Formats: sequence, structure tokens, C-alpha cells
Amino acid sequence: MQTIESSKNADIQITSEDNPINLPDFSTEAYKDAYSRINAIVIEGEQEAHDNYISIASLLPNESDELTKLAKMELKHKKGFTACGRNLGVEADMIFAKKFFSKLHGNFKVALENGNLTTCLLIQAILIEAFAISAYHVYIRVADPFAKKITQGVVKDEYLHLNYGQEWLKANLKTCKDELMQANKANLPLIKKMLDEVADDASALAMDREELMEEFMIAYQDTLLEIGLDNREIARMAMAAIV
Ligand code: PL3
Ligand code: FE2
Ligand code: FE2
Repeated sequence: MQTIESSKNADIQITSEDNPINLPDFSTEAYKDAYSRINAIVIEGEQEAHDNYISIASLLPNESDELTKLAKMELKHKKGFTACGRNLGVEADMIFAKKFFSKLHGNFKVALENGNLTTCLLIQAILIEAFAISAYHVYIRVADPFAKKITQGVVKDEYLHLNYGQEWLKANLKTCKDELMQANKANLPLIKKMLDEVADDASALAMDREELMEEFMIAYQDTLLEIGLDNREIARMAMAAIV
């Protein structure tokens, strides 16, 4: 994860502090219209992340305290992003956002009902967290000053969440590898679709689509490497995104 953190921190300073002229105009209708959907996605994503950690705790009762702590952070994130929308005078389009997450949410629900902890962790603590981390890093470089500060605080927590899933999967890799591969095959294509779906609105916020994809793949591959998969296995898993 160092790659992202170190290089992005350098970028943030150049883009938004030394060079504010490159920032978008936050008051245009086009910006606010796109923000109504992106902001809703983030608010819904944080709420679902909360609910998912609480659900995961039911499969890991011994770790309930830790998981409840992570869940609480998600509600704080939701509050922060709600304030970002309010600050720009934007109403979040929550109906759009619920639809945006519905397939992934459905897969999480089925996995939970079947007690498939590995799949639940891959969906929430790896895929969704890596998605959030990569998107928040790109957003921080082009955000309004209020949202930038909030997002910088949030992204630090998201690393803790990603790390939680990473360490569990690492410790249990021998027994969870097959399920991990299967869960990747079923859910990575959904993340790719979600990235495609958000790309136009993101670009209205000056967030580049290719950059979002790259950041996500770097975060995801780094995590899989940490979990203990080898390069061939990771390449095979990444291919699921393009078929
Ligand atoms: C887990 O803690 C949170 C899950 C949230 C998913 C976020 C998806 C990000 C979509 C792209 C928008 C980034 C810009 C943020 C603007 C407020
Ligand atoms: Fe979060
Ligand atoms: Fe999170």
C-alpha cells in the first residue's frame, strides 16, 4: 500500500495547494448534478459497509468488538460525506445509489446466509475498501477544501478496514483459497462495472477514469500479494475483470 500512500500524498500538495487553479468549479450545475450521484454512492457505500461489518461479526463472534469498532467508523464516514454534500448545497440521489450497489449487496447477502465468511470478507473488506481507497485518493486531489479534509481523515480508516480483511485471509489462506478465487470471479466483474458506471460523473468532478482503474488495480493486487498469493494467481484473478 505504500505506493499509493506515498505517491498520492505528494500529488495532493502539488495539485490542490500549490496549484488551486486546476481545481474544478464546485458551483456549476454540472458539478452539482454529478455530485448528487457520487455523494449518494459514497453515503450508501459507507452505510452498507457499516451493516456488512455488523453482519460479518455474526460469523466471527470472537472478533465482534473489533468488527463493531470498524462498523462505527463507517457511520462516522457517512456523516462526514453527508456534510460534504450539504456544504455544496447538493441533495444526494439515494435511489440511484441503492441501485448502484444492489448486485454486490445481493451477493454479500447470499454469502452471509450461507455462512461464506471468505466471500463476505473479500466483498467488503477487500473489494469495497480497495474501491473506496482508490476513489478517495483520486478525489482528494480535486476536492473542495472542506471535502478534502474529511476525505483525508476517512481514507486513513479505510486502510485499517482493508488491513483487517487482508490479515484474516492471510492467516486462513490454506483453507480459504478456493472460495477466495470463486468469490473474486463472481465479484470483481461487478466492481469493474461499478467503476464504468461512475466514470462519467467522476470525470465531471475532474476524476480521471483511467486513474481510478489503475489505482484500484494497484490497491487490489498489493492486497492479494500481502495475503500470500503468487504473481500467477494474482494475474489470473485480475483477468476476471476483463472477461
Ligand atoms: C467503505 O468504507 C466505503 C465504501 C464506499 C464506496 C465508495 C465508492 C466510491 C465511488 C467514487 C467516488 C469518490 C469520490 C468521493 C466524493 C464524495
Ligand atoms: Fe468507510
Ligand atoms: Fe471502510
